[in-house]
Amino acid sequence: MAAMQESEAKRLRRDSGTGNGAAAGEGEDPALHSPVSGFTTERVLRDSAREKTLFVHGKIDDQEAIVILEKTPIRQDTVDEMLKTSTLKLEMKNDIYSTYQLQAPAHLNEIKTTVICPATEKHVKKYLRQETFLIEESGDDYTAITLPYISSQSFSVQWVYNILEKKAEADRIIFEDPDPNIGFVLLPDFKWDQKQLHDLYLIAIVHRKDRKSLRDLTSDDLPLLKNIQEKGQEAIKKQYGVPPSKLRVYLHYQPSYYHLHVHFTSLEYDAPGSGVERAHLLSDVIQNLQADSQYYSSRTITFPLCADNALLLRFKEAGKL
Ligand code: M7G
Repeated sequence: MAAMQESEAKRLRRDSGTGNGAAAGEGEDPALHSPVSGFTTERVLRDSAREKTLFVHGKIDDQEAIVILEKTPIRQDTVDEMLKTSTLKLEMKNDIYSTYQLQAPAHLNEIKTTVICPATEKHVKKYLRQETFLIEESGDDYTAITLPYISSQSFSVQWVYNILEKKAEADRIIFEDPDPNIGFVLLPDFKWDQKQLHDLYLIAIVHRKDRKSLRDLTSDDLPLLKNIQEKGQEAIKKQYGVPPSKLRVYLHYQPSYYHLHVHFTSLEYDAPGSGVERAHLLSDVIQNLQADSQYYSSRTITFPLCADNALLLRFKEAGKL
């Protein structure tokens, strides 16, 4: 996959060409309205030289906002054009070695930008770099501590309903099974710019609204889970040419958004949240539920939480940490 074929690159470009699909601004020329031009920076929440990302908190027109900037990977299919059309400034030369600053033309030098506005305090905490702690949550802890917290404080899932009701991102959907019980919508995660397969990232969002997370699953959900696994993998193979053996398919526990969804990421990509402390492989989930219908409602599940996460405070108050 690293050596992406020219035809695949074209398919990605073609397929991602129209997909800006936000609820507000559908059909708008993005160049006419730049929400970030009025952004005033307050503080950097997180940055990573290795990942080439910067998370900034600030304001847009007096509203709290978070802007995420990410330098995107250099694409194999644009290398020739980049080397031919860029300007080069020599930094140093020594024997057979030389280094330069290359200034690429604007269209080959994009920065993926995500804007969250208005952002809540919870969004700020989500992106702030913080110390993390592992929590061990028993089935009883879930009922007594986590469930009341989720009901009162979790992130809005309006964006999920917008997708399911085709009010946003409708043009980005790559597959849908409309069945109200076992159906789902499969579309690119907003972390993926769809320019290359290396960091392929899609999410399958279930149509039913009564499953918050892994904890709610029983053997009754096996048809739903198997459907997502089979049809999701099939659709990704058909659309992107990526076979199931190259996909990591998993659920997060805890998720950020409590409406059941499944992550599909490229095996080559070290996706954020794909570590053992948060990701549960869908194939393991299916097998565990086949062995024990109450597996996820009863067992202790371990997950990481950031230092000032409100749920972590609740576990502390209950003397569980
Ligand atoms: P999660 O496991 O609930 O939480 O996954 P996480 O964000 O901490 O991983 C939700 C997934 O949905 C993440 O991979 C997000 O990047 C993705 N996502 C979040 N939002 C708000 C959107 C959105 O508006 N559109 C799309 N396509 N993906 C989103």
